[in-house]
Amino acid sequence: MSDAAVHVGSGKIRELYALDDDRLLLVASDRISTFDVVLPTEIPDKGRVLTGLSGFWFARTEKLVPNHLLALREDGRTTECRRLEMLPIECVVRGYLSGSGWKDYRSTGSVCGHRLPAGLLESQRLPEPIFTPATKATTGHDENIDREAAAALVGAERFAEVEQTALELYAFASEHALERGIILADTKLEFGIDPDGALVLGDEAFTPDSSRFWPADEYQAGQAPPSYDKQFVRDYCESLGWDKTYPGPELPAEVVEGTRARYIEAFTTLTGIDFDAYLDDPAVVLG
Ligand code: PZK
Repeated sequence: MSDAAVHVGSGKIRELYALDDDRLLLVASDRISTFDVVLPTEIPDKGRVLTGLSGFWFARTEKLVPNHLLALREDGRTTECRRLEMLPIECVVRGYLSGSGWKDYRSTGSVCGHRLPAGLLESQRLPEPIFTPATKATTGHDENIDREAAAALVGAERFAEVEQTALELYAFASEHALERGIILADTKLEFGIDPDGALVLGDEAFTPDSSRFWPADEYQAGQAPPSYDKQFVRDYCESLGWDKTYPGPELPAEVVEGTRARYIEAFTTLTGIDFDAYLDDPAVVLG
């Protein structure tokens, strides 16, 4: 990293640095969270897998919408990106009923103002994907909001544009993933506005940290599917009887290795690219 980069933000898993007025560095660590707690043990190469996957999706969706990616650095975990004015909403698309979508449906029959058919089961595929925006919580959980509330935050015209764009991106990525045996149950996208006023896709895209990945061959409506990437971690944590509050447990070597293998498998399955080729030259995912 350039010595001039100034730290401007921290997420649970990633760090953000300013290179200059127009450019940022997004650095993905190997940290992992489960049940909303970051664990003390890292998963080697997890940050590289997620950075490479995002780069892959950015390159393949740029005809749908421009994105913030400028370059992937040689370390494989750093994305140079355009600095945008980020929209104050999380742009969630759901193709399946899970997480807060399932909770909201169970209590109200609707998700973010989308009235859904009666009798849907947990994890069931929706008749069609829905755009379910949320506020960006600075602490705690994002809050689902309806289209009127989201339009009030970004403007009606911009709302229509992000909804349409997010649905198109989800359709593209979920079809690509399903052809390779991975269900992309839902995803969280973040958009910004460039100096010309154009909508630009930012953040990370269609990674296991921003989306629910489920193995298609184990999918069954009516039960919570195993997580493609984190199931070993969850099973181990459940076996300890940990109360899911900070601090989380250290992970044993076999859980680390199994989880690392799942991340790399997701990378290879989705990109068709050998992970060692990515480590040699991260730009391979941009081809
Ligand atoms: C931006 N975040 C989230 C917080 C992280 C990431 N292209 C951009 N331009 C301006 N701002 C952002 C982006 C992007 N992406 C992203 N906050 C601001 C975030 C903390 C750590 F790694």
